[in-house]
Amino acid sequence: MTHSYPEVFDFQGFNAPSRIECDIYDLIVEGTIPQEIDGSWFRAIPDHQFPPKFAKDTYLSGDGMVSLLRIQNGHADFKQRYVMTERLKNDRAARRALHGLYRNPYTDDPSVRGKDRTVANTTPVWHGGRLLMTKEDGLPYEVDPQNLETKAQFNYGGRLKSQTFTAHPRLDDESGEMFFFGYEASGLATRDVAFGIEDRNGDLVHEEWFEVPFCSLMHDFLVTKEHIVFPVWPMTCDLERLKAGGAHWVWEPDKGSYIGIMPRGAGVAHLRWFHLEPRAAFHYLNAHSDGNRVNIDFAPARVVGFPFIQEASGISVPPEKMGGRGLVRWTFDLNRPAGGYEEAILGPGGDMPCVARKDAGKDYDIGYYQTFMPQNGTPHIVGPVGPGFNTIARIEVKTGKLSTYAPGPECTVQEHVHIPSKQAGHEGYLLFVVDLHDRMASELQLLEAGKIEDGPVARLQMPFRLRCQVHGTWVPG
Ligand code: V55
Ligand code: FE
Repeated sequence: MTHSYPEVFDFQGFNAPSRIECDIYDLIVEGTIPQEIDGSWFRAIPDHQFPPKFAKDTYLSGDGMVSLLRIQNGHADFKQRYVMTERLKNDRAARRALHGLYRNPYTDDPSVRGKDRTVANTTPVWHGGRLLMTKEDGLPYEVDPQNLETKAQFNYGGRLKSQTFTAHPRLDDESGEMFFFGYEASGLATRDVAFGIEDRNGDLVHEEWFEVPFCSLMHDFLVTKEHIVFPVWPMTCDLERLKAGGAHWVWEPDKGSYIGIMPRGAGVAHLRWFHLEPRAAFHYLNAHSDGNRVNIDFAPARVVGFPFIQEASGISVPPEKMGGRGLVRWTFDLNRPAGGYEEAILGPGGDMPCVARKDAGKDYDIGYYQTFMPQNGTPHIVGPVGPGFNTIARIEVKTGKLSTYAPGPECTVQEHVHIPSKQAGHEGYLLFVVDLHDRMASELQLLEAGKIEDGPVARLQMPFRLRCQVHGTWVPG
């Protein structure tokens, strides 16, 4: 390597690239991993193989790394590998970054023009007997779930027409279906969105396209037992700006937001759009339908949080001024011709929300997410947004009852995964990486999901600092 990583927060301190591919047999455990836990935890980590072509790059462009924690009989083994994307292969052949700005191929080296440039760095998805490493700007890569070797880019053998595939598909364990979408489905800055369904055998059984009001960063969506919901926030893309070497996303609040809702099984011709004030959100805790009333639970902000998008938009709003009202429930009534929605506040704001898989898309009570509480420690920079979360929260949404766990004043937490229990009446476990900022090190912690305030039942030591992941997934057995 002839040059180093730029002096911006995405690449310095705890965010310094790690680039470690490894196998660690039998992690050292303090406490006890319950015998009933048997499965694999896959995590996706952006980890730039090379210093970026331009200093103003974002964490979100890091080459995808996949890690596997295999837990069985109270023991845990760890493995981590790069996803061997076409982009990483081309960069390695040149021993430097040939690819330019986040999702702007017009800034790439001419030698890679027209070649695939997705980084497969956002979510490992397990369904239909396949492990896919996803990134919303392209097609996923299939990875071997045992040895993490990259197989090939995946599009159902050419049957999927969309050029993109979300990092947030939604699973319905009862029907066995996986619902997904892809935005910019026909190319950069297009308004085409593909909506697809994979059945329980892994076959593509549905693909239908529609147009969104404007091209927007549609990171996640919602599926209830009866409805599909597509939120569209005013983070917009423009082809001329890309051609001029500009940013993929800017914040354009004047456009307002749109929420598209259609009955499950009815087809995209039945999408109804609700137009509302500008808000920004990336993830949703859960949603459920109550007849024609559709409830979505999440923590919207008044402005986009990613510093690289704020900068491209000529604004600079610190996290404490982003002005969300917290974790809320929005209720849309499809019987109400005037549109609009009702809002109820459920709890403090945050992100990285999840529910037990059995509760997905249904009326439910328990959610888990992450938040920052000043009384639990000082802010530490980690990941793509800046200051990381220091607190895990468990909320009972019907009553607002909140429990929290914070690992310590110099700690931040990466996304937890929920592990179901086989015992009747047991809420399962939460497993997550803790960033130890005072030691520039990492450990894993395991909580009982029903008693997070009691602290970890097991802590797994890591012999090196883990770079901040995006999302993870638990695969039983
Ligand atoms: C997000 C993450 C991405 C991305 C766009 O969390 C949005 C939101 C890890 O990559 O490319
Ligand atoms: Fe996400």
